[in-house]
Amino acid sequence: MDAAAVARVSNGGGGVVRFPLSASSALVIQKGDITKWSIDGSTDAIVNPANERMLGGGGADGAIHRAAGPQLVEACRTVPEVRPGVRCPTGEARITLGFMLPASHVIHTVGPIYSSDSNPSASLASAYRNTLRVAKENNIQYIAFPAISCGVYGYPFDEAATVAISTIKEFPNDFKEVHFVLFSPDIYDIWLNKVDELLKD
Ligand code: AR6
Repeated sequence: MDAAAVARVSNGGGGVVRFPLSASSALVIQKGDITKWSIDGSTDAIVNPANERMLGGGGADGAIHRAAGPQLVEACRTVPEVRPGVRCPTGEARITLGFMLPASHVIHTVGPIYSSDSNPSASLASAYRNTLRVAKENNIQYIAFPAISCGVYGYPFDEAATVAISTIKEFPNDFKEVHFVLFSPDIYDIWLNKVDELLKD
């Protein structure tokens, strides 16, 4: 069955669409607010599209910090700076607990600023790959990504979808599920089309 057929079978109307990544792993695409996401009773993580300072900001980062409560920024402050003002360089990832969030962990990563990064697709792929690596090192079984760099950082949605989905497809993953929780209906539609295109055998 190709991915489009899987999508049609799986989309029961709630906008949650599952695609097989392997015999034991699935990619799940859904609309929604990532701060509300968790898989009950599991070791799970949401991904925060942060900035290099890693002390909060606007967009999803602001929403995640508000929902997690003030302990999150305190935990971020304990992450060592690699140079003044930089806790997480672009393309890298750091993990904290989730505090008041439903998810048990937050993996903070920094995507590229599209207009100023010298190689935005390489930086965005690194952000996805390093997030998955940190998740694996911490025995995360379920992980949820937003559309990293597709807000304030200005990455074109279709190009970002190609990088996001192909990087996840190529990662030797043994996660039970990798989710995208997408806030904007436009981005959700683009992601679904891209998954159909890239996950077809
Ligand atoms: N749940 C899911 N997705 C969301 C949510 C949410 N609650 N809120 C926003 N989005 P952005 P970036 C979507 O700007 O482009 C911050 O100030 C949003 O619609 O959050 O990587 C940081 O501190 C968009 O599709 O992240 C950095 O300075 C996607 O999440 C900078 O923004 C990413 O948008 C990072 O910019």
